[in-house]
Amino acid sequence: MSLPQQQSRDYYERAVKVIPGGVNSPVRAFRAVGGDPLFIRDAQGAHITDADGREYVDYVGSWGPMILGHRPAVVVDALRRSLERGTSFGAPTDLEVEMAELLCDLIPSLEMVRMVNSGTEACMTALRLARGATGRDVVIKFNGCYHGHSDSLLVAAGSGVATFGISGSPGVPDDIARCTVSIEYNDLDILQQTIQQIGADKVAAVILEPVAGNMGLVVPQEGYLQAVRDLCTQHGIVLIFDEVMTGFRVALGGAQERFGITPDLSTYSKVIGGGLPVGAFGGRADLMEQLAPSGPVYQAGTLSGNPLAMAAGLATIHHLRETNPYPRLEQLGQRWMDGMRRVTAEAGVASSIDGCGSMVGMYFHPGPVRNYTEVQAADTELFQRYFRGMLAAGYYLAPSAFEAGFISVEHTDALIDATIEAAGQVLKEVA
Ligand code: HOZ
Repeated sequence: MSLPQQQSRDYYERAVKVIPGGVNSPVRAFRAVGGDPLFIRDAQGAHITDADGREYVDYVGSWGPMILGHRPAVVVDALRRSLERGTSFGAPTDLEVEMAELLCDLIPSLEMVRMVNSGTEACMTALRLARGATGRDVVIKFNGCYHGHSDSLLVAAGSGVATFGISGSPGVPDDIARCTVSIEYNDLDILQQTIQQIGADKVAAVILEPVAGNMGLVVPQEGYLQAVRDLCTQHGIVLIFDEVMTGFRVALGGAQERFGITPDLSTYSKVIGGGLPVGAFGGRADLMEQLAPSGPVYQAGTLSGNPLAMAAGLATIHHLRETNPYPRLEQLGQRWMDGMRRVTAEAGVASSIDGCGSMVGMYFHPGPVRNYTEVQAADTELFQRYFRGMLAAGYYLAPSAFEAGFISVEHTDALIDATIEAAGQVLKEVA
């Protein structure tokens, strides 16, 4: 199958000489699906256009931020206005206060927040804060959950670590990795036993994705999140919800609103930056007050609370609050799932399809898929062929079997239906 990707190939040839692997983040490489990455020229609404001028329906959405689609007018206008004031001051601005007030207003568990520049920073600092506040060292995470690339959190991680089968990263000292214990998701018994084995008085935090979106899409089992909450409360362990993907995505108040759970700390990125580089973490005031300069736990950032990022994020969140697209996004996600179930069955392909609002996922696996062990049993070779067929048909999916898909308010019923029909055709050819 030959694709008209000459321009992308030319850029890639130049890129590999000066950028490791030719990409600035491993998940962008097409190594798990074959071929070279597309270089993107521009995007609008639900579509992106590559450097050769070919248009695709986009289900990556910049890995989650673009819930309003690409280049939404409210965000572009807010950025234009903000540009007139300057791009960075390294000093507080009104926009940061407005953002903090808005986040605390919309998410009841947030009594205070601090802005950073990425989800990695948010999760890394939430851990430091939990450790600093409890005086304990051990952190429990879950296999296949990804919380950015800080040393403590790369153990048994999802996303690129799962995609490329990296078992642990050279450069992370054993002494640091030893303080992270990673266990199976969606299994309360294992969590209970692990806390007992380690000793509850040594566990600073439990961190999880309330809907796991970095090993494909794995939803929490009924009652699981509440049981994790109760266990953490019982043992004085700080419960951290990584809402980098789910925040303002699966509901305005994120997964904690959707499932009715109150974590101690939460981390954010993606949607709250409206497409600009942003992260945030927040939660109980007694914990947050431990941060410098109020307290001794240190965290800092030259560009933290950057005015352009705040402007884009505020415009996005205000728009989400005013227009409430969540019921509509829910319908679109359901339409995608129903259709995909139908066409995979028609093509005779074993599949496990799930979703949470506008986050969706499909494994070539008979299901159920509840944890990373089951995720790893999915047919990745079929995924490769499916991915390449969909790309050729004009659909841009994450180039990995272990990533969630994202639907935006710009995806219409007609686009979803066309995607389903294309998927059915492709599966009939490649399965
Ligand atoms: N959470 C994103 C993918 N699962 C991060 C994107 C990246 O690593 O580039």
